[in-house]
Amino acid sequence: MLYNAYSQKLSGSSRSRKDPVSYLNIMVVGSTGLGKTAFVRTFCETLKQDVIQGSYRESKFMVLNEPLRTTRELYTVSMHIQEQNQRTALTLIDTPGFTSGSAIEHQLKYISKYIDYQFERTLAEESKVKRDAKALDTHIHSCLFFIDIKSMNGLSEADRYILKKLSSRVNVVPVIGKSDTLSVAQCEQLKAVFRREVFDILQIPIYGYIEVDDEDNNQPFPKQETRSSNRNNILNMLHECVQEDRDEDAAAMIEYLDSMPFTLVNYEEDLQTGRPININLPKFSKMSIQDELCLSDDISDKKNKFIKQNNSSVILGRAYPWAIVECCNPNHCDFQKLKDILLTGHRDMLRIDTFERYYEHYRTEQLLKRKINRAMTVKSKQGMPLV
Ligand SMILES: Nc1nc2c(ncn2[C@@H]2O[C@H](COP(=O)(O)OP(=O)(O)OP(=O)(O)O)[C@@H](O)[C@H]2O)c(=O)[nH]1
Ligand SMILES: [Mg+2]
Repeated sequence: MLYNAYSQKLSGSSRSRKDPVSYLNIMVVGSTGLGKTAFVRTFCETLKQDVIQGSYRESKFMVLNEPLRTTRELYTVSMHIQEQNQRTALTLIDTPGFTSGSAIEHQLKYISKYIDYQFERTLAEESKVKRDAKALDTHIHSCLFFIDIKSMNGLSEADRYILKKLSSRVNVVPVIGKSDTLSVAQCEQLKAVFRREVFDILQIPIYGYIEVDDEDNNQPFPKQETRSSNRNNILNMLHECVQEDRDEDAAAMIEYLDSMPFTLVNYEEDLQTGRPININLPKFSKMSIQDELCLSDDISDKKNKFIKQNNSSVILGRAYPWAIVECCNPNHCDFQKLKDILLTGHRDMLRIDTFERYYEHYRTEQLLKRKINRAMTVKSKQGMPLV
């Protein structure tokens, strides 16, 4: 196993034996206008069938039922969902988009504080003599980072900065929003450029990045051009784990790394209500038959499952004069793959990683800070120099 079996600690004492529920909190961040709010709406819409009755909550009344406009303040939507015999208490956290200049620093601080505050809650709970058996896990387990795709040649200066900062406190999962506006070749190029920049050049520890020793790199001064790709080293290591130990977590990580960053398409909203537009069924059927012909069996199965699950002609997508782009069609974008990864394939790994890596780091830092503060107070009381 790549990850320790930590789930008992993580699964939270609020669950009963009969009805195990795992908390999963997903935050969306990125520059303004990239489709974060539309993603939250699309994600919720695709989950409608799985939401357990009476479990839906939102921090701002009717927030998803109004016309889509720029997000001014952070809000959350929560629900309990049942997927593949797993029950998840899911919370989506939508944040205002980053603008530009000095505002970014301020916005980033706000988001960082929000993430830290969730850790602080756990630390405070842990420090109590009598702990609350029903304490919720409010940690941010995954942060979907919407890459600014203005440049095809690499990350913007702002995105590099934000990615580095966020990766130090949360599992960052990168996504490419509005991928219907990109050609297949452009999507591939963006993915390749992002992977090279983040894994090999900047070495930002986003989710999936692991430090792997490369034998060639053990020389004192490895030449840049002879270094093998970090991402390839990680993939090789994971493939070895799969071959030698049939490690399921490693296999899931390979699947994740193969697609990351995930291309997304959100539903086209009615401008008055913000609800999904009606996608014309005859057009859709025509597209589907054509699509089926070029889909692999596996993809085709998934697609049929999607249609059955939704059990209706309502298709979430965007209509163009030349085609209909479907949010959940794996041939059109990675939305469904990302959804599966978050809710099933990687759900527990994300939770474990958050607890073991990010919470533990926060905890150690805070306890050290408190120790130093206490020592300073004692010294100042005794009239000793503070250095
Ligand atoms: N073509 C296309 N347009 C999209 C997509 N998703 C959202 N949009 C459009 O992009 C615009 C901005 O979408 P939002 O979801 O409000 O973007 P946001 O990232 O939440 O923006 P802020 O709240 O300002 O940070 C809207 O006009 C949406 O209709 C998509 O997948 N494809
Ligand atoms: Mg928004």
